[in-house]
Amino acid sequence: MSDHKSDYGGNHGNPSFLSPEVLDAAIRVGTPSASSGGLPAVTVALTMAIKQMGVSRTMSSLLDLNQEAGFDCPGCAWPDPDGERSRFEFCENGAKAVAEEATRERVTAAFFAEHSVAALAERSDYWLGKRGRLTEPMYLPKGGTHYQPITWDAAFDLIGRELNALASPHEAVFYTSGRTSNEAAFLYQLFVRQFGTNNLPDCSNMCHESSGVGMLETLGTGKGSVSLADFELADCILVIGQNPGTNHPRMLSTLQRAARRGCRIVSINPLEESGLKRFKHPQEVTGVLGSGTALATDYLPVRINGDVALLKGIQKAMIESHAECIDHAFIGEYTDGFVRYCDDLAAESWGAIAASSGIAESRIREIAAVIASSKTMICCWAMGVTQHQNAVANVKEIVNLLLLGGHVGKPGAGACPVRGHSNVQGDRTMGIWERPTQTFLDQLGAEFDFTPPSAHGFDVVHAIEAMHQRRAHVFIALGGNFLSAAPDTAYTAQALRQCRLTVQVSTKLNRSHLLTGERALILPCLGRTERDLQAGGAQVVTVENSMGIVHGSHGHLAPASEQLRSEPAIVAGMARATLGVDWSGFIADYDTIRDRIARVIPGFDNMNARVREPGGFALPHGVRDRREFATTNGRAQFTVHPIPQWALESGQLMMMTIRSHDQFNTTIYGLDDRYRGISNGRRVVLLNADDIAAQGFSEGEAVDIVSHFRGVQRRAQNFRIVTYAIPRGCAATYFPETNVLVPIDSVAAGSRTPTSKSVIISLERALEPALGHA
Ligand SMILES: Nc1nc2c(c(=O)[nH]1)N[C@H]1C(S)=C(S)[C@@H](COP(=O)(O)OP(=O)(O)OC[C@H]3O[C@@H](n4cnc5c(=O)[nH]c(N)nc54)[C@H](O)[C@@H]3O)O[C@H]1N2
Ligand SMILES: Nc1nc2c(c(=O)[nH]1)N[C@H]1C(S)=C(S)[C@@H](COP(=O)(O)OP(=O)(O)OC[C@H]3O[C@@H](n4cnc5c(=O)[nH]c(N)nc54)[C@H](O)[C@@H]3O)O[C@H]1N2
Ligand SMILES: [Mo]
Repeated sequence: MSDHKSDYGGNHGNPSFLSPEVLDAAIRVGTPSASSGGLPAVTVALTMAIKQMGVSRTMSSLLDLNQEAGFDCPGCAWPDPDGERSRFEFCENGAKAVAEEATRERVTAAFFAEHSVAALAERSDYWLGKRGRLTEPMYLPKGGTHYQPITWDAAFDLIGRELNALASPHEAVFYTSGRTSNEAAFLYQLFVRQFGTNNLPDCSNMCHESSGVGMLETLGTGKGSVSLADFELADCILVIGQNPGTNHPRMLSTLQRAARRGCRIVSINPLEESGLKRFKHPQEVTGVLGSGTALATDYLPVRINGDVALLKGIQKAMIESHAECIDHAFIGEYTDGFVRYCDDLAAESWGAIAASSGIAESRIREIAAVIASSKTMICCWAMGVTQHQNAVANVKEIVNLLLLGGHVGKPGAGACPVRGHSNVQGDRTMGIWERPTQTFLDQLGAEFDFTPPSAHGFDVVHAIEAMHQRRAHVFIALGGNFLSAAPDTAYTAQALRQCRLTVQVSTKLNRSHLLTGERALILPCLGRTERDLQAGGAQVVTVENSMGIVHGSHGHLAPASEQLRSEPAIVAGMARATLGVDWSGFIADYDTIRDRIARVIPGFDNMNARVREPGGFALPHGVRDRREFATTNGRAQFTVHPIPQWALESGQLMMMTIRSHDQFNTTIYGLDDRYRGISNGRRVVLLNADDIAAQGFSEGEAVDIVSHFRGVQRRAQNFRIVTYAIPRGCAATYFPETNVLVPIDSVAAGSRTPTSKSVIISLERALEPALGHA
C-alpha cells in the first residue's frame, strides 16, 4: 500500500470538504432519447436562460452570441460558420453557458460573512454555482473561518510578497483554464517567465495533451488539419470517443449537412449517444416539427479503451481486402515507417482484435469497406480517445489510418481533435505550456529583453505532486476549478492545503475556493459577455477556435460588479507587485499587447488589422496547406503499437468518467441528463444488464464504487445502479463526482494525462445510504 491513504486519515470515505456523497433521493431513470436538438433544446435553453438572466439580458446576450461583432461563446471551441450566420447562432448548451455567466445572482461580501468556508464546503457543486457571480476580491487569512473583503492593491501586494519570499521561482505553480483570452494568456506567461519559471500547467494537460503529443510526433503539428469547409467535402467522417450532441452541439449542424449529401458518418463509442443518432436543427422549422436527420450511418459499440485494437483491425482489413484504397503515391513521397507498420498489422491476430475491441471481425471488415470506398475522410475525436494509459497510441493509430489513404493535406480530409474550452488552443499558441520550445523562448526573450528559463516546468500532475511533497508553496489559477477537475480529489486537496497561498482568478464560486492553502485569495474577473472598459476605451479580446481561426470577442453586457477587473488587468497587477514592472500601457489599450504578440508568435503578423476583418484570420498550417511535416526527418510517421492489455479480476469493471448534458466540466447547470434519460440526480453508475445480474445487483440499488490501482483502493459512496446499453465489462459515471477514484499516478504514457476514461473499479452494496436532496 502506498502512503495515499494515511495522508487523509486512512478514511475509506471522503473527507467532508469534498462534494457531499449522499444518494440522490428523487432520481428518475427513463429511456434515452431517439434524437437530439429540436424544440426541447430551445425551450430548455430559453427557460434556463430567462430564469437566470431575465428576458432582456437573455435576448441581448443570446442575439450577440457568435455574431461577428458579438462575443465568442464560452461553451466550446467549435468554429463559427463562414459567410452568412443565422441571427440565432447558439445552441442549447451555449445558451446555458452564457446564462451561467450572465446570471443576475451575486455572491457578495455579505454572503461570505454569512457562510463559513466549512459550511460552504458541505454544499453541492450545483448549489455553489447557482449562487451567482463573484463581485469583489476576498481574502481568507491564516486560520480564518470566513472570507473577508480585501482591496485589489492589498491582494496584489500579498501575492508579490509570497512569490518573492520563495527560495526559487520553481516553487510556484501558475495554472490556466481554457477560457482565458489570447491577450491575458500572453501577458500571464510573460509574467511567469520573467518571474523565472515554466511552471505553467493548464487544463490541456487533462484534456487534449495526448492529441498534441501523438500528432506532433507523427505529423509534426499539434493542431488539427481541417477547416470547416472540409466537412462539406468529406465522403466519410469518423467520430471517435466524442459526444457532440452534448459537448459540441454546433458540430451537429455541420454533421447534418454532411449527412444530407450522403456522407458516411461512423460513431465509435461504448455508448450510442443520442446526439449522433438523429438531429433536429432547432433553427429550422422542420427541425422543430419534423423527425430530424439521421446522422451516424454506422455505430460501433467499442469496449472502453478498445480503440487501438479496433483501429488496427480496420487497417488490417483495408490492407488485406482493399489494396486499391491505399495511397501509395502519398505514402512514398511523404511518409516513413510503412513497411514496419504493414508487418505489424499482418502479424496481429483477429482473435486479439475482436477480444480487445469487443467488435466482431465481420463488422470491422464492413467498416473497412466503407472507409475504403471513401475518397476523402475526416477523423474527429475527443476525450474518449485522450484519457487512457495508451491515449497517445490511440491518437497515433488514428493518424496511421489517415496516412494509409492519404487523408491529410487535401480538401475534405484530415485530423480533427475537437477541443474543449473555447480558447484552450489559443492559450497554448500564446505560450501557456510547461514545455515551451527553445525557439519560442528565444523570440520572447529577444522581444522583452530577458532570458526566459529553459528548464521544463510542472504539468498538472507534476504540480499536484510537487505541492503534496512541499516542493511548491504558492498556487495561482487563471480560471478553472483545479480541485474538482484534477484527478484524485482527496490527494489534490491535501496538496492545495499545504500551500502557503492559493489564488483563484474566477467568475463563479467553486470548490477550489473552499479547499485552500494557509491563506487564500479570490480575485473576481470579467467574463466574455461583459464590457471591458479601460483607460483607452472599450477593449476587444481575441480567441482561437479548434480549427486555428483567430477572431475578436466583444462583450456588451454591463459587468456583474463595478469592482471586477479584466484578466489582463489582474495579470498586470500581479506582475507589478511581483516584478515592479509597469504594464499600464498594455492595459489601457490591448492593441499594444497584440502588437507584441505579432512580433513574438509566428502567423500573427499584422494581428490588429486582421482580427478586425469579419470572421478574423486563419493561422498557417503546414500539414493542411502544403503537406509539410515538421517531424525530425520531415516525413509523416507510421507508428506501431501493441494492443493494450489490462487484466480485470473477477468482479472488476472498466469505468469511464463522462459529462452529462447539464454541466460544463465542473459547473453543474442542472441535475438532468436528458438525452440519456436520467433526471434529478448525478450519482449514478451506468452498467450492462448482464453485469448487473452476474454480480447479483439490481437496477436502482445503492452501491459504493471502489477503484483499484497499484494496490491502493479509493472509494466513492452512494451511487444508484442504472441499466444502460453499454458493452459488458464497462461502466460509466459522471465527472467530477468520481474524480476521487482517478489515481494521481495513473497517467497516459507520453502525455501524462490522467486516465479518467479507464478506471478499474468494483462495486459494493452501500451500507446505510444517506439520502440527499437536490
Ligand atoms: N455542454 C458542455 N460542453 C462542453 C463541455 C462540457 O462539460 N459541457 N466540456 C468541454 C471540454 S473542456 C471538452 S474537453 C469537451 C469534451 O467533449 P467529449 O469528449 O465529448 O466529453 P466526454 O463526456 O468526456 O465524452 C467522451 C465520449 O467518449 C466516449 N468514450 C469514453 N471512453 C471511450 C473509449 O475508450 N473509446 C471510445 N471510442 N469512446 C469512449 C464516451 O462514451 C463519451 O461519449 O467538451 C467541451 N464542451
Ligand atoms: N474525471 C474526469 N476529470 C476531468 C475530465 C474528465 O473527462 N473526467 N475532463 C478534464 C478536462 S477535458 C478539462 S478541460 C478539465 C477542466 O478543468 P477546468 O478548466 O479547471 O475546470 P472548469 O470546470 O472548466 O472551470 C470552471 C470555473 O472556471 C471559472 N471561469 C469561468 N469562466 C471564466 C472566465 O472567463 N475567466 C476566469 N478567470 N474564470 C472563469 C469559474 O469560476 C468556474 O467555476 O477537467 C478535466 N477533468
Ligand atoms: Mo477539456
